[in-house]
Amino acid sequence: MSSFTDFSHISVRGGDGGAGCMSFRREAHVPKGGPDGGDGGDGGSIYCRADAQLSSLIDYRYKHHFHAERGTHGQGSRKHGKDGDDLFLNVPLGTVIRELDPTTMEPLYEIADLTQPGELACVAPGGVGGRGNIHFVTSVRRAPAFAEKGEPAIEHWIELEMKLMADAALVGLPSVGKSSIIARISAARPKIADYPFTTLTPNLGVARTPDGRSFVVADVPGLIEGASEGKGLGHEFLRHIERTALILHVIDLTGGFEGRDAIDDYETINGELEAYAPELFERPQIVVGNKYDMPGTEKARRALEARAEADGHPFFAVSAVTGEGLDKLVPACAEMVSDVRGSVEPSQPVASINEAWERSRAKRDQSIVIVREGARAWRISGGRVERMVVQTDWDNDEAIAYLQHRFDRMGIDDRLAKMGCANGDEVRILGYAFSFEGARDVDRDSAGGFGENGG
Ligand SMILES: Nc1nc2c(ncn2[C@@H]2O[C@H](COP(=O)(O)OP(=O)(O)OP(=O)(O)O)[C@@H](O)[C@H]2O)c(=O)[nH]1
Ligand SMILES: [Mg+2]
Repeated sequence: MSSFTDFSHISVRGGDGGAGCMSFRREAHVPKGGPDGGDGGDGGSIYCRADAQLSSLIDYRYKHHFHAERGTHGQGSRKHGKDGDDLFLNVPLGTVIRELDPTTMEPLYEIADLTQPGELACVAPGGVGGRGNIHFVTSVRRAPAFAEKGEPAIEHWIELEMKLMADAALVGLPSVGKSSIIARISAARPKIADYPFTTLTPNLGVARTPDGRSFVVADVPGLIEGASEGKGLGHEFLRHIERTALILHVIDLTGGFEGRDAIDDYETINGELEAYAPELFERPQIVVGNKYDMPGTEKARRALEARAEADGHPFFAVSAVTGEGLDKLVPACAEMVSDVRGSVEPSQPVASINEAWERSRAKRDQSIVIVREGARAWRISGGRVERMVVQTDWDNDEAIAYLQHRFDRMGIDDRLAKMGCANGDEVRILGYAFSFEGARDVDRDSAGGFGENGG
């Protein structure tokens, strides 16, 4: 079986949030007015978007790093920063996206499986803008002299896997020449033999027209009467053609060894398609009379052509051996595929469908891990707490006091105390170290609760 998967690993990073502004209103006769620092703009996010026109991940073979735009900083007079633009990475239909473990580069979580044109998945959310000092006014803090820095964006590696989805499927009884046709019109090299069920698993190939249009064609195991009820190998595979735009219905004009009738064969296959799924029977179909190079096939060709026409299906007489007729069949297929695919509204972008991943990511992000790193040293880690630390202006005592207050409210002090953290122990978050000064008996309005030891 030809392996038709294409993989790419890329690093994606949303835009950082802009910093909130610390500012006070200036008025002609007032030395210092109220706070008026605006919020930073949000950073842009990175989305993968399914694009029906793409057929490979080639765009991601040489470029591996993608960044969305950062938000700009807030300003005085309550002026908000500008949000960063989102970045859209177009990927082919049938692309599965996974988050990779940063150390092993093994897949960790599935983010999304994009199957509809225009479908979007957020793969790297941007950082939220920091809040300006107007947000930190309380009854006791009338003039907050600090603002929040922007939230740093998430950066991680993701895997893109393109599972090639066929545009057209070669369908027909065994030995009618389906594999011979795909071998002739694409680079696929399936096994071809004069016994039924030579093909056991689907083969995929890319067919191209001389003017450069292409479509993906699948050659699948032969269908037999009763396939829709599970007979033969066809059932398993009927599932695979449910997504194809076009059915290439292949009929052996010679009637095979049994001297079958072309019209009977045509009706048998269409009957199976209809029994399996009426939509498959309704799907655009091109009728292909194969082995037209053989003598005595003219009568069958005429009958089949008339029948196809009556049913509203284009008809082509071809030979997979000599190549006759295939030069007309391929462009006709390309045309119908693009008509069908084009009529699928690229429309309104489908909302992000990776809610499950977002939930699991948010959960991981919220979790706070505390470990003992030494006799009197502790480490706190977790996406959210680490961002809170990074968003704090460490040159500003008020900002540090505010952070300390939030940590206390989140129960971190209590957890540390319960684990045995004693006054004076060092508590580390990222590259910052604090000295622990007890959970309950701290003067929470001073910056001294967690003394900063260095950043
Ligand atoms: N003369 C002639 N023989 C053909 C033509 N196309 C296919 N054959 C022969 O028909 C036999 C079956 O061809 P395959 O391409 O394996 O048929 P298939 O439909 O893929 O068969 P399964 O995979 O078993 O369903 C082989 O012996 C081919 O050489 C053709 O256009 N002309
Ligand atoms: Mg075959």
